[in-house]
Amino acid sequence: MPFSRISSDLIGSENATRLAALQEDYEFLGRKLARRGLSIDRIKERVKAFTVAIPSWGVGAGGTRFARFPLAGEPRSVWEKLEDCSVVQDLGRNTPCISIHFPWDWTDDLKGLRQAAVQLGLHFGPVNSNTFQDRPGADLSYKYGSLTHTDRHVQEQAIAHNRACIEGGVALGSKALTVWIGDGTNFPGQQDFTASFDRYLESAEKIYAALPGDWTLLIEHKLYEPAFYSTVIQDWGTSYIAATHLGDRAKCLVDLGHHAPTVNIEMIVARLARFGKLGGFHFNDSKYGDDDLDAGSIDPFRLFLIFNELVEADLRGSGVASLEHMIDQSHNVTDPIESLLLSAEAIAGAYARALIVDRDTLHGAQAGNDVVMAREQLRTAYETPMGPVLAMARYECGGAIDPVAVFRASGYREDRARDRPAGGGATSAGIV
Ligand code: AFD
Ligand code: MN
Ligand code: MN
Repeated sequence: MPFSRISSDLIGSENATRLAALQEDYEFLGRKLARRGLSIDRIKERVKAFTVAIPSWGVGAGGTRFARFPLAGEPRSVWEKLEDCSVVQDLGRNTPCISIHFPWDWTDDLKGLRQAAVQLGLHFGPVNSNTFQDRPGADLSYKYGSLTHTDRHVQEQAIAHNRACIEGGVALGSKALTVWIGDGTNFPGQQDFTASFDRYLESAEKIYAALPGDWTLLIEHKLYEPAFYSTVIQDWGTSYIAATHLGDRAKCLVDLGHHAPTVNIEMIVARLARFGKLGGFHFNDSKYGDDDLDAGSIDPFRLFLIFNELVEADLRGSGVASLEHMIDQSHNVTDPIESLLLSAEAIAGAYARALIVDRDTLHGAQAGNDVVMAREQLRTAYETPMGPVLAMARYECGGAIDPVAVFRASGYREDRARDRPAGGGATSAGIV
């Protein structure tokens, strides 16, 4: 059976069985919020306006350093990735944007790809470059680094790839380039910390110079891995230095998994937002390292605290409304479409909870050092079940009240398992 979108009839009939209960829950929650002086409808409208991009690699099966287990029916090309992304969007209605990855998603027909996306109600967000792997047949290797390589020719090859990503992104209608490099060292003494960062700045300047005027360069930091002793862009401080060095259109991207386990990420968010250098997120969750688990699955409170800082920053006029919100996950043991649906819901839910924090009481308590009252404001908002707001927003936008249930009822994965025979594999390395 060739690809066809989840039928609106199926969504409609599945919704019909759940609508009465949703209306009841929504009204109940509405009364509860009204007692706190909040309009549930206004919160719902803000939730409707919130979107998060799907990484093209997220619809394929991921992997670990040890193995990659293929998924029946996984997409074999960027065209099939678009199909899966459209399923997520049709059911969840808050993921109309795809963050693409070159060279994994390269096609000579970018114009056609853009048209195909438009037909599916999708568009392209930030483009991700990849200089952490060698391309088959490439002249030079990134084994010892890319943008920071000691050999100028390797550096130039990596810069040229980023320029090609910008060109490809222009053809797709993207407005940002996300650069994450794996450059670093495994042993003390292997490289000169200062010289390698200087080489990074030199390379990044050339990439920045190639950016169209309305584009943003997003610099993604990561503590370690694949380099295990030192990483060139290892933390938000280094990312901030680089972004500041480059100019106004260079910003920092915070991938939640790219920090040591106890790092206070919400505070990093506050700092970057305050100085106009927060550019966006890669949402995921983790317990130990860059686990790339589903957003909100391990530490949903942290996700809420991050959105709490974003709402605070918005009130200060930091312009965080224009942030690039993206998911960056590796789905090894779940159906990627189900994980993405639930992750997008968890992210929007964290935002919805942050919106209902009683800011006046919180700020008053902070000013008066009323510690208990201050933390109670956050706890009260966090413990308010916002599911009915999210479901009603989805329903009113034409999506599914229960997206995972409709996805399972549609038989989409079984159909794809038939028409996308195993063995083709995903176009990514799998280990993302
Ligand atoms: C790797 C990195 C990083 C990046 C992604 C896509 O850890 O998260 O965003 O590849 O390039 O997972
Ligand atoms: Mn990332
Ligand atoms: Mn990562």
